[in-house]
Amino acid sequence: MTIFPEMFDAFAGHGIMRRAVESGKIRLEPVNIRDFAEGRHRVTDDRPYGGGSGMVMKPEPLAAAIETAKTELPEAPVVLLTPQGRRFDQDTARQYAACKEMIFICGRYEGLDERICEGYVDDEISIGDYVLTGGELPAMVVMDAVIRHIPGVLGAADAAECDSFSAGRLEHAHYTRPGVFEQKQVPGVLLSGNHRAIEDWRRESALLRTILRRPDLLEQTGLTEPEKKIVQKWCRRLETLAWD
Ligand code: 4FV
Repeated sequence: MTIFPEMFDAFAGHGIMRRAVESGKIRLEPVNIRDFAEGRHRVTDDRPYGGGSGMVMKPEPLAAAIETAKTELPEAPVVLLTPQGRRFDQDTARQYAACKEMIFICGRYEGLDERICEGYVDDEISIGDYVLTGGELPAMVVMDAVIRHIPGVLGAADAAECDSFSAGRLEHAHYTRPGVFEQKQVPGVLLSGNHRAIEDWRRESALLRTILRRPDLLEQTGLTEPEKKIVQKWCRRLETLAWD
């Protein structure tokens, strides 16, 4: 639900999203809220009761648009993209991927009349603590993250499962050809063909990046036994450095 449906053309027309649409794995149908607005000017916004700056999205066009969509998609959760929502993350992306159908409401102006949020919205989602000019980009962010968990959308079956955050870890460093770039070598173990050693290196790379950049993620999950060994190794190294 948006007053700018054409914004989704480019989104649905490229890359993995385009392939998912063309393969019929997903169907994306932008609905123009203005098509449900009354009067010659089909207004979808009005001045806020109580005064103040900005405009508010009118309830009637939104209610009509949502009711019409729900007749076609009765099971679809109605999700409003708003800074007042709960923070979007990989877990929510995985949960949404289990839904057969979803309805996203993209706000504009100062937001929606609260009676729509109370009467028609099942879930309020925020993509971050900042204010955008519209909910269209947040809706695309959510859709993009969700479709990656739909079987068959990504090339390799398990690609989404070994994502960042899937195990509550940042992803390990990635390298590709050439082996030497600007005098920087690709780590030798990655050229070794020794899959066990490569897996160990990637686990250490992911863990160290998570410790250094997002230690908060570790509080949520704690360390696995192999990770504890890695941390103990680094503690010994650091102690040696510290006491030498
Ligand atoms: C937003 C966010 C967001 C607020 C007013 C649209 C804008 C305008 N949505 N996460 N951050 N929305 O800033 O989801 O109506």
